[in-house]
Amino acid sequence: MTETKPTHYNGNDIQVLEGLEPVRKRPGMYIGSTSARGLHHLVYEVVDNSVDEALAGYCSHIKVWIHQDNSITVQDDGRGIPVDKHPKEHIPTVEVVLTILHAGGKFGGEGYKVSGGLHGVGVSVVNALSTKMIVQVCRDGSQYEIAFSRGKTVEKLKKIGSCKRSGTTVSFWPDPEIFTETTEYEYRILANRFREMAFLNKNLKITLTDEREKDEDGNDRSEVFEYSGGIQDFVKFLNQGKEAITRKPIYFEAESPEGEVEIAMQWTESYSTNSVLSFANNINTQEGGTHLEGFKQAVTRTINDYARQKGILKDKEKNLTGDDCREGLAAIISVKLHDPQFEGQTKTKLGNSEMRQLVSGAVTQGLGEYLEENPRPARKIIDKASQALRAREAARKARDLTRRKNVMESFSLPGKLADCSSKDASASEIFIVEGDSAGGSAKQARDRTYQAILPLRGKILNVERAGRNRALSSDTITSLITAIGTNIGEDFDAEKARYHRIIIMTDADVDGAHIRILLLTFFYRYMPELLNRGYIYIAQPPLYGLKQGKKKIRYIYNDDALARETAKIPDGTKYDVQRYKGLGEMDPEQLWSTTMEPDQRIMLQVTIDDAADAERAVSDLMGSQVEPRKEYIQKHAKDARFLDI
Ligand code: 28F
Repeated sequence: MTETKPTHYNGNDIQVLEGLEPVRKRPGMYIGSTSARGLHHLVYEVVDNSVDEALAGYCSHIKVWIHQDNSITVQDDGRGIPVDKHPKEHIPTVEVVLTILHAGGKFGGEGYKVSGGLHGVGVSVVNALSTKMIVQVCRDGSQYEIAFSRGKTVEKLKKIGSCKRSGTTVSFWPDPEIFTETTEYEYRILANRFREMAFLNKNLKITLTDEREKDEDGNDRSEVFEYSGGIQDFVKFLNQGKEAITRKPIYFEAESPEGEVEIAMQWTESYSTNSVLSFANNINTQEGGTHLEGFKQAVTRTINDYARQKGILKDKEKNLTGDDCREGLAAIISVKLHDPQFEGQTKTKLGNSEMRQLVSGAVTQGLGEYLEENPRPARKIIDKASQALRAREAARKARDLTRRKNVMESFSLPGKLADCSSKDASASEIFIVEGDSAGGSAKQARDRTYQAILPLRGKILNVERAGRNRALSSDTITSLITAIGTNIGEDFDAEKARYHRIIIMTDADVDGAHIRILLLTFFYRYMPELLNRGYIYIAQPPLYGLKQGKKKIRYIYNDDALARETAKIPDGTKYDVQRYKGLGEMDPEQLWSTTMEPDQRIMLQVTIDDAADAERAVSDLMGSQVEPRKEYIQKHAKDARFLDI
């Protein structure tokens, strides 16, 4: 991680922009939201400063603690934020960095701020949104401390001792006035992000300790993330439990005046096609962008060129498509650039056009050389891609033979779909309902102007284990694709979605949970963009009806609530509880008012917070290898999320 950086700097390097008042007025502008996601962004902002210090070559170990009271401490062994007087502000530089917006700006043009939560708004934002922040700096043999509250200095910088090593320690208490939804940290979310950061920056060492959780012998739960193999280890992590075609990931890198790219990729015998993750300055570009497009184009071209040159693909045979080439491929594309342009709905699409060329050139060179130098695995890669092509062609012929329209060509919507009358997708929603009886009552219950119903009969195909072609020959899958309207694969277009809310409504029993996970696997594998856009929801029908004497039925949505509600009933009062096993047990009126009416219902929006986590969950749980599934279930069984994924 050594890069030539100016060892001197002075306070002039800081652009002093403005105070912190705007941050508390509109926190969402700076950290995206004040929900759990925003709460976790606070940690990323602080850690990113340590990561920058590490990338500059001055820090080797970052430690993070979650304390009992859900406050956070981050400590690095970098140079320590400077404490000298700022020439213009006449206060210590560390105070400027912590109290002035964007004052943490990094060195001039040479380096690049390669980390960035919401693109590096700076640690002063964390200060503004915390009831308390204590910063300790070790530098030049002395230890200093300064304290803040909601962005204001409450204790001036003072020397509190001496220290041998240099570094910076920041502790902060998120402000419950800002984070009204929750101030509770989720270990898994932080662990996943630190794992990702460590993968993306080889040899970076991050230790996460949770003081809220003691393990069996009373120690705090703790994990160290450090990968000398960097993104090659990331690909191995994604491919755990799958049968690899290349002995180890293919790795290559390139650089240009605008920045640098490194790529690791590995094909396996699995069917998954979207384990290609792309990052720009450590930010997960979930909406893709020029680097990902450059990668896809170059992989497809390089594979086809090689296949033709070696005569594996006959002249008369059509080209392998991108999907054929990427079947079973896991890859990490990580670009670092000085002046990243982020676009898209969630600002996670890279716009820099020069990155397309840089990446496609690197792939053509790197993958091309690999195929030339490793003819046996190369042959297996090509065979797998051409197998996908032939299977697709065969399925198409079979479909044409049975004269059943190919799902992409048939414009007729599936018979079972009770569509809504509105054509405005953003106002429309479709309920995917398990079983005909529930489907029937949902059709009666719905508001047909904007609510569509698609009843599904029985189990749907596990697309994780079946290739694309088997998936396309399943009626259920094809009716889903047609009803949703976006198409799949190369022709997928999220703009064509006929509904902006796709609501999975299944029974609250094990079968319902199984259908739900099969549907989520389908969306994750074939329409991940809809997950990224937050179009996918899970309906929460009530589990119980609580009837007390003549009073109206009260609907209870989970066991805790039932315990709470029944505990409130005075002793001796008669009441009875009905457990709704299936949606079909509710009459249309009940189904409407409890689960479908927009201002009454409770729905879970499904998002892919962490691509690597989701990837592993789906492939471990749904894939054909039994071992990883057993491990995953043992590891996550107690985790309520597991039941709801
Ligand atoms: C736990 C959070 O914030 N670590 C940091 C440094 C080191 C320097 C620095 C930070 C001054 C004008 C840019 C030291 N010596 N951990 C952290 N470590 N900021 S933040 O300087 C800020 C510059 O703006 C540092 C020489 N150069 C830079």
